[in-house]
Amino acid sequence: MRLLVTGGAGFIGSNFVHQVIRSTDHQVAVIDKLTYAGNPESLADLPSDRFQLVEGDICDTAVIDSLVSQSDAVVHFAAESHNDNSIAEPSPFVHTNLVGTFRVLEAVRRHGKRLHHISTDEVYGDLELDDPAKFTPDTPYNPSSPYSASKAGSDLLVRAWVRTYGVRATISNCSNNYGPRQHVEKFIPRQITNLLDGRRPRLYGAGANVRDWIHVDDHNAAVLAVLERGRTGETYLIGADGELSNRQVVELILAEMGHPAGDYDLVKDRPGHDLRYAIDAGKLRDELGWRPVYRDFRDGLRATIDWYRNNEAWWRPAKAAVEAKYQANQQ
Ligand code: NAD
Ligand code: TDX
Repeated sequence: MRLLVTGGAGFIGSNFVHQVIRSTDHQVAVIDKLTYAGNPESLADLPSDRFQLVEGDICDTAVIDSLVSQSDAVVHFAAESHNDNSIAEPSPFVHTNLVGTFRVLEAVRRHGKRLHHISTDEVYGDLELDDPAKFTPDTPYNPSSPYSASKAGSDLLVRAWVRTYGVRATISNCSNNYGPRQHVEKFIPRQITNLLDGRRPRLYGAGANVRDWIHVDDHNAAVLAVLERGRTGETYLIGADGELSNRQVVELILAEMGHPAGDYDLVKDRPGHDLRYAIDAGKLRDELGWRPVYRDFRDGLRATIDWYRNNEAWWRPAKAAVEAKYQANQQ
């Protein structure tokens, strides 16, 4: 199969490409705009007879149309992905996440190609901290931030193209990913690289917000399962029962890196900060037989810390600018 992967130079997309090259015999073409979040180094050392990187914008009709026409299926990761950025400047989120997804949909419609659309659990809004409920495919959409609203809109475009035009698409909504090659603006890499730089971790608000962590390789194995065996028009929720408060995560990072438990700062909270996310992945498990490999968050976290220790050349160029931006915002 010839796969077109949008946003393949980003965190999850690049790990997906590595997994596909490792575990299948598919050909892979990546289209990536190489924004601040895209790093071609994440795709270094891939075999040139099976892999190709095209620098381009998914909003560019001619480019996306030509690449889609040459592929059998499209896995659509490309997005503006950081909530804090969306609060500071929502415009690129509306453009890439909504207009970009529209262009991808039109291209797969024109050429009759299979599409898998990557989305987030944030489209469902948030849950109370003491609520035993989890998100299911039937939970109503209720996004909070410009980022999650733009992702919710992109999901609804995909659903409409399935129903109205018969586009062969599936959607997955995953919880918070962690692992190698994640940008240092995101929570876990920010805290690890702060400690490597002799700075203290920063927790928004009281650090009580809960996220449902999944290793990026487990997310991507589920994406492959949906791509290969998922039913057209269906939505699959991806999660690995990894609920932890942000404070718990920071305490685990501190312990793994040999620092005292209270060695962090509480900083200004994110406006509209979602309290808790939690995924019920029953449909994915029951229908497709998917199971996470990383069952112990501590093991995955340790491997992730090692990756940042051993790959400073990858993250160093982005670190100072990210911290300057956070500092200007008292975060
Ligand atoms: P990321 O920011 O690390 O990567 C996004 C990639 O898309 C970058 O390489 C960037 O250059 C590229 N891109 C941005 N705009 C583009 C455009 N107009 N044209 C082409 N390429 C463009 O993001 P990520 O964390 O890897 O997330 C990937 C996808 O997974 C997103 O759709 C996101 O909503 C979704 N998701 C992320 C998480 C998470 O925890 N990170 C969880 C669930 C879902
Ligand atoms: O320095 C920080 N301190 C802090 O307490 C940062 C950067 C974040 N946080 C908090 C905010 C969140 O409660 O940590 C939690 C995780 O923050 P992010 O890494 O920004 O992730 P989140 O906002 O939860 O969104 C992520 O998961 C869903 C991804 O960035 C999205 O792309 C995905 O859709």
